[in-house]
Amino acid sequence: MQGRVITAYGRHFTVKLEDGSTRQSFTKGKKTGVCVGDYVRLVLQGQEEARIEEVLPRQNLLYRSDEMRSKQFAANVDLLCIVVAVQPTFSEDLLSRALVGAWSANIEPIILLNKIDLQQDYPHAKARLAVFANLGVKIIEISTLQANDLKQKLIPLLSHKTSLLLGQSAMGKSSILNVLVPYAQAHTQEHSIALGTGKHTTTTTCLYELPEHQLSIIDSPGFQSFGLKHLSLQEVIQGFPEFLPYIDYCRFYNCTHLHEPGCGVLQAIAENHISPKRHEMYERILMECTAPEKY
Ligand SMILES: Nc1nc2c(ncn2[C@@H]2O[C@H](COP(=O)(O)OP(=O)(O)OP(=O)(O)O)[C@@H](O)[C@H]2O)c(=O)[nH]1
Ligand SMILES: [Mg+2]
Ligand SMILES: [Zn+2]
Repeated sequence: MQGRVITAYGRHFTVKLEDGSTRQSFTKGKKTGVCVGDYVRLVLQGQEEARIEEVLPRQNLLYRSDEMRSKQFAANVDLLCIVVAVQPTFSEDLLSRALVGAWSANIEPIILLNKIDLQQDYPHAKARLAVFANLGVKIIEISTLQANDLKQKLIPLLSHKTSLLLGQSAMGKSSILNVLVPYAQAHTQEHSIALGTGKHTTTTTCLYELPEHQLSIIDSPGFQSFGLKHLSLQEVIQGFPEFLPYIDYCRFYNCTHLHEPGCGVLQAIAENHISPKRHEMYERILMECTAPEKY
């Protein structure tokens, strides 16, 4: 029997089977590492439960890691939707990190600029995204208050795919989910204010399906950090696609593009082809990575 993990609470998982029914599932012993989006092989136990025997090979896995711990976001993701909003202000640093995470895991990223109905602050938010637009990242402007327009823009992009909504708290991830998948009825911040449950509204990652468009979409809790300590030098470089055309000009085949003489990337910065801000970000991420003494 096979299925797909749609939620995870510690060692308890909800798995959706091929016939559309769901099972509360668990892993044998202390085995963990199962995450939302995983396809698993399981053995049914009674009418409602199942035991996960094996995680089937993953197409990819998006995760973050820092000194303290690493955390899996989701597996088998075709499209990473990084959600930012006109208000509250989003962090460019976190946005850049999410992009690096996606590119290094071979996941296509797009940016959703939400709450464009907040007209006063809209130009400023748009201007802050220009550097990302210049990288060739698709930016889709939406408002959950304009549901039809949102669906027209997003459904063609999300059909036949598994997409992950990722972003800081209060950017509107669950509100977007609710427009796309009405049965989800995910709690949004308005509910948490009403219930007095605080700032982070969504507390668990959860996958929803819209069968008529063969669309799977994963809502996740707002993130406040996106450590990339697990990446190798090559993977970090993969996260800065605008460096690629210039790397061919580096004098040394193992150039780290930090301080080497004859570095094509540093040359491109000097000639204004690469943003110095992006290079600073590259340097910061590299310094966090495993074995910084190498550089
Ligand atoms: N004006 C406006 N408000 C919006 C829009 N989308 C969402 N909101 C509001 O923004 C607040 C946060 O929305 P949520 O959907 O809960 O945000 P979230 O990203 O899921 O937040 P976490 O679950 O904490 O990560 C809520 O009060 C929403 O009603 C929009 O397009 N325009
Ligand atoms: Mg939410
Ligand atoms: Zn170089």
